[in-house]
This record gives sequence, structure tokens and C-alpha cells, in this order.
Amino acid sequence: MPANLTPEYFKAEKWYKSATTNEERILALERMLAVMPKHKGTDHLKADLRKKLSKLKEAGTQKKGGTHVDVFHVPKSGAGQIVLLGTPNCGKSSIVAALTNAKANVADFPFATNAPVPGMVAYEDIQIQLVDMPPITADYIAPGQVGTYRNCDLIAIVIDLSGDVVEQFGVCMDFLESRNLLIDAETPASDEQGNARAKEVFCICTKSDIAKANALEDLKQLCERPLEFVEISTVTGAGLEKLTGVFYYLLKIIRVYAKPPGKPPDMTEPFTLPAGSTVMDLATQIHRQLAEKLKSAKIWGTGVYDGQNVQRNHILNDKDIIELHFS
Ligand SMILES: Nc1nc2c(ncn2[C@@H]2O[C@H](COP(=O)(O)OP(=O)(O)OP(=O)(O)O)[C@@H](O)[C@H]2O)c(=O)[nH]1
Ligand SMILES: [Mg+2]
Repeated sequence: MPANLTPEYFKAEKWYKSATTNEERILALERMLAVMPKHKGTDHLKADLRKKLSKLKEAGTQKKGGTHVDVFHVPKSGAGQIVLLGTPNCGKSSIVAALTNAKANVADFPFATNAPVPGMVAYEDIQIQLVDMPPITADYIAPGQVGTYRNCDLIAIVIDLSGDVVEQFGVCMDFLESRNLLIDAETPASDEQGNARAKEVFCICTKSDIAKANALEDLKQLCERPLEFVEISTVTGAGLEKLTGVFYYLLKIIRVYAKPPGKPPDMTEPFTLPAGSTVMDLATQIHRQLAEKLKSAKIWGTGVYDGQNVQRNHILNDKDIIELHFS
């Protein structure tokens, strides 16, 4: 009986063949199994893939042998890591050059960027990491590139409003969907072992100074999921301030300021935590072992009176000031 494999299956198979880590191979095999038509004709193939999958899982995700340097591994820094995704020449490096001190390579020819370039964006009193990336096309994605997206906190799709928005958006969404990088009902942000999986995404629409008529409206119409769109121009500077605010808002983080007992709070270097974090989460971030000795906490900020005593499970708000007492 013929297997009648679908285009989704062949995309996942392509991902499997181009994967550079066991972790990605496992994800690709799981995807192949999930999208494979379920009938007698695929029984053998299914068994074969399951065997490969269990072998890979047994082998673990550790690479054996020499010291291999993965250029696509970008160590996280600051309050969150946002990675740019886009087709050649859409303006990714220009965004990093405009917002950070990093030496992003801006050029009027495609494929000017060939490795990730991280830079730090200042937003009020925190720093957010923004990572320039090589472009992707329908036919080419650098081996290992998916790893950068898998491990970041937020993906920014960059669309050039002076170009073909339908094509660019299609290439980016195809990449994200075929690699299971989009958060949805079946794809959570992390698996049961806590490994990073899918991401929230949003859209930076560049070159608003030379945009084609109705480009942004056309783009919004293409989009099936609710997505944030920010229109910018790195030439005029339009939208750049709003963009850094959107970075902060979409990272879903809060800032809290620590106050040593009997002293004024340190308002220069906030701790950043995921929204919804508790007093105990803050104590753990400050010092894992010390956190167990947390006796009490006082808080100044939202929804409390000044200096109110709060429990370990009290949920913190942005800009709260906290005084922790340890036994
Ligand atoms: N008019 C205008 N031109 C822009 C803008 N942003 C980028 N450009 C131009 O677009 C070209 C490509 O910009 P890059 O930032 O190098 O594009 P990229 O996406 O990094 O390109 P690759 O590294 O090849 O993927 C350059 O000539 C930029 O000067 C913008 O907002 N307005
Ligand atoms: Mg570039």
C-alpha cells in the first residue's frame, strides 16, 4: 500500500536531514510521526522512525568527542533575548545597528550577515539582548540556525514593507511552523523536562519610509494568529522608541528593586523576573541556598501599603521594592 506522504511530512524530513544536534533530530522525528498519515501503508515507516527516535533518546542529547564550537549558540545576557528572523536584505542588521552598539553588518546586498551578532538595547533601567541573524530563504537555512531560535525568549519576524510582504511572511511562517517553533495548543514553551520548545513571535515591519502602498494592511490580512506589528524605519528613526517598549512588554518580565534592611533601595540595578513571579522566586534568583532561609519580606509598591509584610508566595509587580529578611 502506498504511504501517500504529505508535504508536511517531507518538510519535517528535510528538517531531520539538516539537523545538526540530536535534540533537533528528536524534534524532527516527532514531527514526522505526528504529521504522518495514519494507515497500513505507513506502518513500516512508522516503526522505523520510532526505532530511530528511541535510539536517539537513549543516546541522550550530549554530543560526544572534541570541543565543537557552535556559532549559533548565543549565551543569554540581560533581561531577555530577542532573535531576528527574516529573508535577505529585509533590514535585520539595520535594526541591531540602530538600537545597540554591536557591529552589525549593514549592506545593500543579500546574505551580508553570516553568523549571529548580539547587541544590548537599553529600555529604561534594563538591558535587553537583540540578536542579528543570517537570513533564511525558502531553500536555504544555515545548519544549526534553528538552535538560536529554539533557545531564545522571543522571535521577531522582520518584514521589509518595500518588498514582497506575502512572500517574506510565507517563508518565515513556513520555517517556524515546520520546526514547531510556534506556541499553540499542542506546542508549549517547554516540554516536561523543561527543555525549550516553542516561542512567542511578533512582527517588525521595516522601511516604512519607502513602504509600498497598503503593504502593512496586506500583511495583517495574511496573518491567521493574533500578532503584534510594529512599523519602523531605521532611516528616519520612526517607531524605534515604540519598538523597545514592545520588546519589554512582549518579554513579559517585571523589574524589582532590592532594599537591604535599614538602608535605601538600590534603584540602579533591578532584578528582572518573569511576570507572575513571587517573593520566593526573587529570593531564589538572589541566592538559591539563602532562599531556604527566607524568614520574612517587606514590600513597597503596587496593591500594598508601604512596608507591608508579605508571604513567600506573594506575587510581585513591576517596580516593587522588596526588603528580604533571612534567618
Ligand atoms: N530606506 C530604508 N532602507 C533601509 C531601512 N532599513 C534597512 N535599509 C537598507 O536595506 C538594505 C539591507 O539592510 P540590512 O540591515 O543589511 O539587511 P539584512 O536583513 O541584515 O540583510 P542580510 O544580512 O543579507 O540578511 C541596506 O541597504 C539598508 O541601508 C529602512 O528603514 N529604510
Ligand atoms: Mg544582515
